[in-house]
Amino acid sequence: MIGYGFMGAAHSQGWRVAPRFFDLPAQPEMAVLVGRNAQAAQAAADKWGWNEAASDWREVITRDDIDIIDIVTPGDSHAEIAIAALDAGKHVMCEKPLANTVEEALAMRDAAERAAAKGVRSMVGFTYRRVPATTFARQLVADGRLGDIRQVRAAYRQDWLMDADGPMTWRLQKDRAGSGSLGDIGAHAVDLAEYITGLNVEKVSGLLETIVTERPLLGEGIGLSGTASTERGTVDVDDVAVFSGRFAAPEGGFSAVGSFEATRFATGRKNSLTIEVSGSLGALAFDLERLNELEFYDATLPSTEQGFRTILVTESEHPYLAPWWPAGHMLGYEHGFSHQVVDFVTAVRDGVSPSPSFDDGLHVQHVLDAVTRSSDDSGRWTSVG
Ligand code: SOE
Repeated sequence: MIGYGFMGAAHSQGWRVAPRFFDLPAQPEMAVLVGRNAQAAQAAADKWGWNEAASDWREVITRDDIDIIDIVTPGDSHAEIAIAALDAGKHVMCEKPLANTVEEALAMRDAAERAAAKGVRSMVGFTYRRVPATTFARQLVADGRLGDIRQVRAAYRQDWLMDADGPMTWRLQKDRAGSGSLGDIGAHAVDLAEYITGLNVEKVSGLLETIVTERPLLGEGIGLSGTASTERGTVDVDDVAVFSGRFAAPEGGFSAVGSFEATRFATGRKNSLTIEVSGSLGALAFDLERLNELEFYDATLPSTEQGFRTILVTESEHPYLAPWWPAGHMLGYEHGFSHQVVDFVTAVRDGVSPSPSFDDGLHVQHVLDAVTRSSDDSGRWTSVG
């Protein structure tokens, strides 16, 4: 694994726990944790249970005893590491968003296709696809329980930037993160909306705004828990992204209307990823802050019996649930990372391409790029790709 911030902890938990609950076709060994700061990497390796730490990823990806590279670094290094690892014949899991630009994402997709021809697999980490309630939501849509999808609302809202004196972590720097809320959390909203509905966004009209334009630079620490220094810098990414979208029908033409929101200024919303999908026969609604639940509205019932009802998605028949706990014993944020490991290792062993692929990651990158271009052009409707 390359990187050791917040996502490093989440992925380590996934690698550690998945084989203890699921019968995997191969046993992952947590071999090496790589980080530029050797001391910090060693401390993280010790804490999360990696066999060793290293500071040079180029050396690690050539090692014969390494089969998989898991990339949890900021977006500015995804392309370089992923392409080198795939070319070296290693299977690659890469955090979202796939890259910082469409150009990088294209090069990564091409490297993934070259590698796939040799049986080398790759996957992008849109982990919220692997929350049992969202996987189940997709099944309900695929089974036709919602009929024709007509409208989608997707909003990922956090509030961790509310404090105007909060320090400028890498997530607030365009050269490191590519964009702000748009790429960090808007990418999840787009991917999840498309995953659940099976439809792709084809056109957008967007608005990006930076609310706090100058912040203290980062002093000590990394990421979300870093401290502020006395120097200040300019924020060059969006704090809030709002956009409308049109979904294309699989056979071409228009199918549904979408509205999207990604913000780190939604006072009181800590990690709220909400999706509501409305169809001709029913509707569903999901909120990550209540991730064991799915709201379902069945419009085929007599009108006197209709109304959203809450399905507790903790039955062993629900996706991913059987190996965990008895019904009603709920799961949390971290379980999606275990499910991601299960699906990745299984696909690698079965010799099939895992999903979401780098091509799916490239598509999301095209959506983000279209939103940015639209916002730069006063919200003009802009085609994706
Ligand atoms: C920070 O906004 C963040 O950690 C995202 O980067 C993750 O993708 C999301 O899962 C939680 O919030």
